[in-house]
Amino acid sequence: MDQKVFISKPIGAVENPTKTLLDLIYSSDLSFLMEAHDGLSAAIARQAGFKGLWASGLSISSALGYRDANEASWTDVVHVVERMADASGLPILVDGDSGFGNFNNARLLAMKLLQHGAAGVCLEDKVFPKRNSFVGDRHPLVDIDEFSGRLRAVKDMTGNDLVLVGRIEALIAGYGLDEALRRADAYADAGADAILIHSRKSDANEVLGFAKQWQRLPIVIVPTKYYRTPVSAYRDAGISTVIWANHAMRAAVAGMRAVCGRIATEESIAGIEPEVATLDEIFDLLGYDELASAEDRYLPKDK
Ligand code: SPV
Ligand code: MG
Repeated sequence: MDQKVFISKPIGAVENPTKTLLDLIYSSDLSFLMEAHDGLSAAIARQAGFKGLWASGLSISSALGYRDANEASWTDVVHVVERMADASGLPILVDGDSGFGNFNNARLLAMKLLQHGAAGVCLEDKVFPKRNSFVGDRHPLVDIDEFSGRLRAVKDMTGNDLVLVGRIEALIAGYGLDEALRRADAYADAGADAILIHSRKSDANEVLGFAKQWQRLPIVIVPTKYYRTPVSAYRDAGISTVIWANHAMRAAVAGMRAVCGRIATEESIAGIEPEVATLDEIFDLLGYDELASAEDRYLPKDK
């Protein structure tokens, strides 16, 4: 493992994030990507042992105070992903929404993500601006051929340097399995490395049904709504990768809300002190020890 020195922390970065992500997605066992939405959450996910990250559009938008409706710009996303890559050293699959426009915007996004440390991009077949898949029932899909062109443009621009995941929103939009399968074939033909099939049902039947009928490429799933299904069901179905898509952000909301509420009520920070991370934990997580040793090396001794 390459010992890369980052500005924020000297951490063992994976040598080839794109290959590492592709290996995770293509490995014979089930893989997991953990959501992160900034440098801190990315570092925490690494500390927890995750081998790859999901740069969630929902979580990044939320952390920025935007709605998950393409209110955050593509440059906002690129900047966040860069911090995540530097702070974690992990391969990152970036939620590229529907590509922020047509094929041209999509390939520009992909190239910029690659230049700023992403390992892969996931594009969904919705019109721009998209809206989070769990909000309302209006989820217009983009035409199959047009979206296939978007995927081809990204592949032509980034080749094997960036993993490309084609995300099917047909089930979210209320179409059936046949439409999802048709789209999966088209996106595989267009050069996707994997397919993400999304569902908003509270059980996994839709995605398991899809996996039973379609095996051309590795399948990625996001069990946010069907969270009760044990991962053994995904292993049995030959699914490649599970994304835990928003739980660091939601944990942060719950934690911050509880602490802010108590400080406001108690007019004191004494009560919550044992319940929040210590400052030393933060210093350790983000590599302050390296800063001290670098100062010894680079600052004049008598200053
Ligand atoms: C995200 O994490 O932003 C996703 C997954 O795209 S979902 O919120 O389920 O649409
Ligand atoms: Mg998203």
